[in-house]
Amino acid sequence: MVTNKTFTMLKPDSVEKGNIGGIVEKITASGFRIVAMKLTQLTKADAEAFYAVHSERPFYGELVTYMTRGPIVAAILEKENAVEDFRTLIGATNPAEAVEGTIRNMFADSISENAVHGSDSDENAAIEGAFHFSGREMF
Ligand code: 3AN
Repeated sequence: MVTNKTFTMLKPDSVEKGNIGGIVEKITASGFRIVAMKLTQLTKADAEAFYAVHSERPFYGELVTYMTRGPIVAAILEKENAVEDFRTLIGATNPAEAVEGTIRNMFADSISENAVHGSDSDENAAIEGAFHFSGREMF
């Protein structure tokens, strides 16, 4: 089922560098409507579960430390074809390969600290959004 919704996190590096406003501006200017948004922080257990698919990878420990070291902005976004269009807007996982004008090209420093998360499927968007927001926080 296509929900036209996706889930994003502005990761700790984005918050630390004062890039919340710049990234949110880019997101809304690209036609996404904010359904839900908050500043929050992942626990170690949250991050381990969120990135369980990478648990055998050499960067897993570093990834969990990074994602839990400070607050993030969690948000649900709505737009036609949201998951795919948001992945296009954020750019490649490695910012060195991200197309000019994409969020990772503009705001990310490295593959390990790459500024934003975007859900990779409608199913995961729904799971990730429901993890962070109750029904009354979605508009
Ligand atoms: P994406 O975030 O583009 O969906 P994934 O799901 O492959 O990419 O990776 C999740 C996160 O793991 C990335 N956002 C990045 O922070 C980290 N990561 C992925 N690949 C590497 C790597 N080769 N070295 C270090 N960190 C990585």
